[in-house]
Amino acid sequence: MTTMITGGTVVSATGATLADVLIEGEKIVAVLSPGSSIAQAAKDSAEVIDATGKYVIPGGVDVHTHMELPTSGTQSSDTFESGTIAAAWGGTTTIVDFPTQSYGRNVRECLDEWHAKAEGNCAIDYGFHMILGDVNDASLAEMDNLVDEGISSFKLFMAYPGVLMSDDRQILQAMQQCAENGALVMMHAENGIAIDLLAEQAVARGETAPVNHGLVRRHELESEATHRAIKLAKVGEAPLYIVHLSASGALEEVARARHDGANVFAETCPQYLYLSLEEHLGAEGFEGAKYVCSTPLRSSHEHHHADLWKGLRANDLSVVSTDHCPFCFKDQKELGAEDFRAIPNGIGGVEHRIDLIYQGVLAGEISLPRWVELCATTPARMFGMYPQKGSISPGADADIVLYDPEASWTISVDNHHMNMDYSAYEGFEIQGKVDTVLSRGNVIVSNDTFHGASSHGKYIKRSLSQYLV
Ligand code: DUC
Ligand code: ZN
Ligand code: ZN
Repeated sequence: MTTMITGGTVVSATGATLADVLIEGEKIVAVLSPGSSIAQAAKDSAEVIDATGKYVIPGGVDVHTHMELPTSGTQSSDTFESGTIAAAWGGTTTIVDFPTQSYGRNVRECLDEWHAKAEGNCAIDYGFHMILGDVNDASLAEMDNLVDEGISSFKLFMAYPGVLMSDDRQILQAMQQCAENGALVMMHAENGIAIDLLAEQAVARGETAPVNHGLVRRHELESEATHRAIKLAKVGEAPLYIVHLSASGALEEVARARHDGANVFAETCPQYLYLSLEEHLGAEGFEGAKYVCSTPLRSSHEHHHADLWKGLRANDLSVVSTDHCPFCFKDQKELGAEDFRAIPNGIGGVEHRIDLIYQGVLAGEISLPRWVELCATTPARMFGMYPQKGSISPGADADIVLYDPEASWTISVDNHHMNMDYSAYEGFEIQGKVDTVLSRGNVIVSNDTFHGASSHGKYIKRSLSQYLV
């Protein structure tokens, strides 16, 4: 089938221009000058999607999600099906999720479980990173096989001792392995040993409310771990990607390393740009549990939000992901009613990243092309999916979003599609709206209706990062 998107403003990571996009089957075959004789001829034999007044952008690439993640005696509340449908509604057409090896388990077994959960159940395309919760000789050997299978990045934890944490020896070993096989090390950079001590002491004092989750996970402990990870990566001669960076101090560490020329990168997430320790995590009663995530929300009395936006402009933060890890308030967040340490860690947001970051364009924090670069193009390049994903160019997958800058609406649990009984962004007024979404040439969202199928999404065998120097 031939489809042509006409009359829109095509926005890429480098600029915006009026152009028509010609699609043949699943692929983009041409980006044409509107009114040209070629465009006119193509239009006559194509199904036309009118994008007049809309931005035409590459489908969003969210490289940090946790669907069906078993944790804290429960599991994240979106299945691959519900989570990828919600992503599609929000203009994201690719996710990269995290198969998780927990301590004592075999990497291959855990990966197989994730493939079984995702295969045939995704509305959009998906790839995997692998979480290594037990770095040992067998896991190290398996890493090379995974790279061959398209899992070209590995997440390690400096937090959660006894559960997922790797010590410095294990981190260095995994980094050395990545230096050999070309994979990217992703790091959860928080000093878990110090955090667990502070958490124990807080609970012993009777400080059990959700806000204590943020108070004990001090920003100094994120900077310290970020610094250590950067130095270990230097010694291990491996590239490093810091996940869910939340604080000014950690950003300074990344910026310093980058300015020294290191292959060090970082992502942040909308919750760290818009939500705060006082207003959200510190909300009345047990409400703050809705905002328990790690790294935690930071204080609005400091300058984390402004610094993170600056980091996004300066490219010390290269990607915006969501760390989508949703839980319902009822029966899930409530598991920690007596002790903040038992509250499942995570916020759902896969549906709202494109909209929330677009508000940064309107506020003058980032440019229109930077929005596309942060939400689609760089994540695709960083994780070896470019130009198949993250690009409107001939040969790319026809994953395309028509975004209406004139529409306005309000985020609410009543209109979202994620499997959560609350929204972390309830009441946020949004200017701009996802209008139409194509995944590999198929219109999966239009006219406020989901037309996709949960068997449509395909596993993406990723290459090595295309972002490293
Ligand atoms: N880290 C994540 O990336 N997601 C959920 C919880 C965590 O610690
Ligand atoms: Zn993490
Ligand atoms: Zn995560």
